[in-house]
Amino acid sequence: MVGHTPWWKDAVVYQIYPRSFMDSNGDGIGDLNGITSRLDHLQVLGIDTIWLSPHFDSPNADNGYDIRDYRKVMAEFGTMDDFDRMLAAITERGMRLIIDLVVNHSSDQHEWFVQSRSSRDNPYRDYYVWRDGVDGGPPNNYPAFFGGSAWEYDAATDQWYLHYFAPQQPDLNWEHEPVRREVYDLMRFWLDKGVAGFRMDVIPFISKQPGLPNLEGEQRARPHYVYAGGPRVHEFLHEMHTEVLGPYDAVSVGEAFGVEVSEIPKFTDTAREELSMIFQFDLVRLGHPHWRQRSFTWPQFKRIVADMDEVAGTTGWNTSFLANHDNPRMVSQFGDDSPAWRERSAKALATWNLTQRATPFVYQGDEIGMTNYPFTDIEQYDDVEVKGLWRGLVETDKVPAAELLEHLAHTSRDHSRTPVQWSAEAEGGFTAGTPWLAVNPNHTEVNAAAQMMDDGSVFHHHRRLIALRRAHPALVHGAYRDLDPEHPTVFAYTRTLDDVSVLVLLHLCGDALDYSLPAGVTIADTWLAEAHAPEPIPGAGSVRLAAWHASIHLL
Ligand code: TEU
Ligand code: CA
Repeated sequence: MVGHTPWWKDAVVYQIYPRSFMDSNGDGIGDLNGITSRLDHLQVLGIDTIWLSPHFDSPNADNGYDIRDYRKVMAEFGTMDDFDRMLAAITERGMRLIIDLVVNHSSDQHEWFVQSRSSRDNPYRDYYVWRDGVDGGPPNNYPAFFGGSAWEYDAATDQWYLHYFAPQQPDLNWEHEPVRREVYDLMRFWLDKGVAGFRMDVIPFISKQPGLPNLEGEQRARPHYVYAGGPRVHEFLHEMHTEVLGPYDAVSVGEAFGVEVSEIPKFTDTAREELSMIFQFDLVRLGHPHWRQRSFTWPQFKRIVADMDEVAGTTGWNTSFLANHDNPRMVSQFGDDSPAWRERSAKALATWNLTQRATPFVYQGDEIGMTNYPFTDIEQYDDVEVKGLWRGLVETDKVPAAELLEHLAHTSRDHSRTPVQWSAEAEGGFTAGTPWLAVNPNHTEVNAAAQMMDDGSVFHHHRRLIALRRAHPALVHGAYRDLDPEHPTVFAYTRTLDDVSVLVLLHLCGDALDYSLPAGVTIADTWLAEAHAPEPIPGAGSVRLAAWHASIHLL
């Protein structure tokens, strides 16, 4: 079909982490009815697609990323009726729902695993990856992301099972064809209900390395690149496309942890019929490749953006995002979350996120500029990853506790998991009870209710950006060109479609600057320059950019 572009290229997606979004019944845990009750907020914002982090039955070793029953709703989140009502309400508003497909691993309480571990000749044995130990130890030296070995010994059958994440998250064996059939069936179950597609958890990890050899040298520091490099991943994804995604015309977003920018087209080149888009992690992890915080420069950031666009922007389609439930808050990581610059830097970052040639993902709370939580003590954290780091680094390797805490205060996944701040009321209006994770004390200043009333808020800036993106196809589909890639703080890029050329000007810095526009650039009109319009300096061909300036112009 000539000229046909799939709907998801024009979509703006909002990620909901259900546990922390909105609690409807006072038990301190967000739930599906809570989501249904807040759809107006998303509609006012202009969101058309929701990605819901896992809502399935789970013992919550990793907040739902350990699924016990793929066809049941987590009891804490509600019932299947609640899900159906939520989906109907989403659909009535003309929005779509993407759910989370977590099939690299299941919960150890999933019936398949209960069977699998029961005996070596159980019909479900090969649903998981079992191996004999070597010299009384694990089969190889793979580390798990949440601490220790990626192998767990199971005395019942005197073998070890593989788990890239927690021991309660055994990896499924995709080499075994019945596993793939089960996955395709459960995908159809949810598609038949009317979901639009899937975000796929660590999907490149599904193909294991033949023979599972030890990690050597450099690989030991970056195991995810080995885990993501199995030889059959593209075969499996193409099969999934043929079996399910294609026939249902479903959208797919692969979480491609461990995938280099140069590898993106292998997943998203439309001719290959695998995935619609992936999340690539070079940008979001620039300031914290792992638990340690690290400094970065804007030219480094811009280089990644340009590379991604060049490598994958034409054969397929990219995503843009600056945060999610596994990373710190957007404004704390990339902006300045001090009261002086919090709002302006959040607006500048939102302007970047919503003007890429990519489908933008907005993580819950970032639309109001929520910040990292002031964690000071290990007891305040909930995350299984933090607990694993504590055991491994502090208890085993004797890294000073203060050193780990200093870094976690910037990098922990829990920063993004504190409840959404709906109002200045107790617990930010998230719950009438006691929240499962503390609400950020700054909810009295940073909250949705206040921002809704304030036309100059981060919320309304997001709303205007989304509306602008919808109104101007150049902002979605236009070619990307970075006009000043080496400037240390200014980001000046164009988005060009046919005869429309749009300039985005960002100043990612807490100081003002007189900036000479790149040669040949003449601003014809200003579409958005809220609260801090660039002041033309007469006759100088330059503009005065305020701290954390953000503006969009027609050239
Ligand atoms: O995340 C895997 C991943 O890519 C990492 O960000 C991971 O969370 C960790 O930070 C590695 O250091 C996915 C989910 O998004 C995450 O919430 C789950 O914990 C994980 O898979 C296991 O399902
Ligand atoms: Ca609840």
